[in-house]
Amino acid sequence: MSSALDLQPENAAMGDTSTRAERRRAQEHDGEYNVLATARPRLSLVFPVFDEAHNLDALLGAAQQIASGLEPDFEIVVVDDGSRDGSAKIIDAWCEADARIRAVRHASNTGYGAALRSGLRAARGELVFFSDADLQFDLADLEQLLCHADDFDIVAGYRAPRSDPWHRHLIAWSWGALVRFLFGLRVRDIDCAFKMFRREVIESIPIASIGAFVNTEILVRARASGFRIHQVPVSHRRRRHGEQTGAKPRVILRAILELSTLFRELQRARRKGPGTTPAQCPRLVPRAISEAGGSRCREG
Ligand SMILES: Nc1nc2c(ncn2[C@@H]2O[C@H](COP(=O)(O)OP(=O)(O)O)[C@@H](O)[C@H]2O)c(=O)[nH]1
Ligand SMILES: [Mg+2]
Repeated sequence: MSSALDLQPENAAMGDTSTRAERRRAQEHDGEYNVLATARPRLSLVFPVFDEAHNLDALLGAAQQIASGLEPDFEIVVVDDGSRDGSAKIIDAWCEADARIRAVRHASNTGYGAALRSGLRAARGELVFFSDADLQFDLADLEQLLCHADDFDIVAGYRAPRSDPWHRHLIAWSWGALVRFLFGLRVRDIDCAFKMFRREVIESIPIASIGAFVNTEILVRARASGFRIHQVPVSHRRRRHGEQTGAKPRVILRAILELSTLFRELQRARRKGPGTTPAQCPRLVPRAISEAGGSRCREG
């Protein structure tokens, strides 16, 4: 695996004396910079980031260490969604130090869903995992997702217990009920930012949401496509640095608008004929505990 800069020998041949950082910045286009690499790693870890300067060193250190122990053939994709707090510099430094860490950058803050979509699209792994950058999850739980990777298309965490204020539990419960009612989607913790997908899922599912609805959209569409979903408990802790944004009125309003857009799209598809709606999906396993996951799998 190698970074774009390693794959650009023409720079040296043409007497280019710019630094690695300058050349990487020069690759920025359409608000992103990305590395050009050819090999497909086994595992991608994707982190959407908005103003997480206080958390990034601990996050990327843990990601590097835990991924090395679980699946040495990995890459890390960090999506900086227009942070204003110096996150970009920290991400640059990590990319400089480790070619397995790649960055995607949005010129301005576009939204959690847009950042997640950019990261999932940029990821090259056979398995694509994502989580938040705010250290609320324990990346060591990735082991529990990996041990089900051979048997399911999506392995989704659910926070057990969820360490958030009571009003977040209430919002999550109401949202879950609404999604179950409208889409028939029965998962324990829709918005849990600890999920892993087979590459096929990422490549076949369109993602339109740019806000927090993105998790619901992915799961609804995955279910419609018949992908198998397995759920595992993961640990969760309070955010120690930075601000929680998931329950801001603007975020909730955008999620409701995006929900209604998807609902109307699926209604139109349903009217067009069978086979185009997510009504039935015999492959969904709402609360399965895999028997075939191997000895590393924790019973939950
Ligand atoms: N890309 C992007 N990420 C965001 C945005 N807001 C929050 N995040 C990231 O999304 C993750 C979860 O954010 P957080 O505010 O803790 O959400 P909550 O835990 O649901 O309240 C963190 O990695 C944040 O950096 C945003 O506007 N854009
Ligand atoms: Mg959080």
